[in-house]
Amino acid sequence: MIECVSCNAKYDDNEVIYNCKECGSVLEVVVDIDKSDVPRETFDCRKDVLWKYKEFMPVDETKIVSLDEGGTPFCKCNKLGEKLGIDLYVKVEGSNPTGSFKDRGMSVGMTKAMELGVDTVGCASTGNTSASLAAYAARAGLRCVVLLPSGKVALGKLAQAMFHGAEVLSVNGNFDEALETVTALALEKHLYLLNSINPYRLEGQKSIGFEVVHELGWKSPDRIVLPVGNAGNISAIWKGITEFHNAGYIEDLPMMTGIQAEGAAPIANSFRKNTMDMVPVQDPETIATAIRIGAPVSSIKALRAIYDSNGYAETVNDDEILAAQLDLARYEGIGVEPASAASIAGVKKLVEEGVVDKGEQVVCIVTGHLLKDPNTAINACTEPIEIDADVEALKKILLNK
Ligand code: AN7
Repeated sequence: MIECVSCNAKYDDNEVIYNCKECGSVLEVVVDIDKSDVPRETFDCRKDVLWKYKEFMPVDETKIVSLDEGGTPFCKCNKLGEKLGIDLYVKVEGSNPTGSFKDRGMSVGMTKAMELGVDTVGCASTGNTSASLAAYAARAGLRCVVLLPSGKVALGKLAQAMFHGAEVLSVNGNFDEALETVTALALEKHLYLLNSINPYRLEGQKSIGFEVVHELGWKSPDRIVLPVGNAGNISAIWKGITEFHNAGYIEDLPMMTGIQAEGAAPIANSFRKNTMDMVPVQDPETIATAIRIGAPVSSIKALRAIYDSNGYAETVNDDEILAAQLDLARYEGIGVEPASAASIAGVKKLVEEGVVDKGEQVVCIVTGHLLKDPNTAINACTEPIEIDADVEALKKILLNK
């Protein structure tokens, strides 16, 4: 069953619907499972991928479209953790098949598309959604149309969308405008929309929450911190953790903490005013192009997650993002794209502000791989030194250091 998160209107699972017909709000798929029906040991000896939690995925198991997404690395980061005075873990979502967390949502969303029997799928994207959709559409054998904000998509993501055979349209406008356009097209039934306004996308992404508490030995961390753009992921992770809590698998809940770029921070602005109202940012701007989003469609779900979990929202500037990206790469060997590093930058700021307590167990979700945005990575480094293939020349340089 699909339910409106605002007025609780109910819709059939097989209705193609993105917003509530009664009130216009966002929808979610209702999943209600108890440990007496599915004991948590069920998941222990299955292959470590998203579908090991298949009981919680409300789609037709015989139609699964998968690239073995999920089961991503969960790395304890002692060096950065000690610097910050916290117990820090990083969930490395860049290790998914196309290099971002979107693959989780796309696997379940594409499975739903197969169930519905659609022939064309589409999305607007700051990059990663389009890369993922293109790959999963190829695997499913469906036509794929993606709308990208012109000139604002990192190179790796653009390469993926094109190479997997999506019809790539470069929109003169930002992500929010592209999403509005493609949503209108979807409402006229020209394509099945696989942005996170589609509640089945979030069903896949909630598995990040499942994996985190499972890996901690059926315990919730004190806090989960992640970058927020269109606000689907924070909503999804909270939904997943709440489902595991309701099932009786875990006793505690984490403080959901969303980090936005200073130039694209409508959710953090709402949090500062302690309101559920979200005022869109008209011209969002940040070097973290993945989260260059001014009007997040899941703002209601995200703000509820933050308030209900006693969580927090904060902003970081581009310099803080780039510094955190470098820290993670140099201290821990984990390469992430700028948007992902917002989580680390955010934790640092929240420790300094006294919001995050010393010794807290914090899990940062780093959402996309370093190679997604090679230009930003290269620009952060000095160029390699050119030498002849000559031992003496090489020694001169190395022994000089
Ligand atoms: C690396 O690809 O919106 O708050 O169109 O690529 O769930 O939107 C990407 C978002 C964080 C924000 N980190 O997640 C898209 C798109 C990375 C991302 C986010 C995105 P949401």
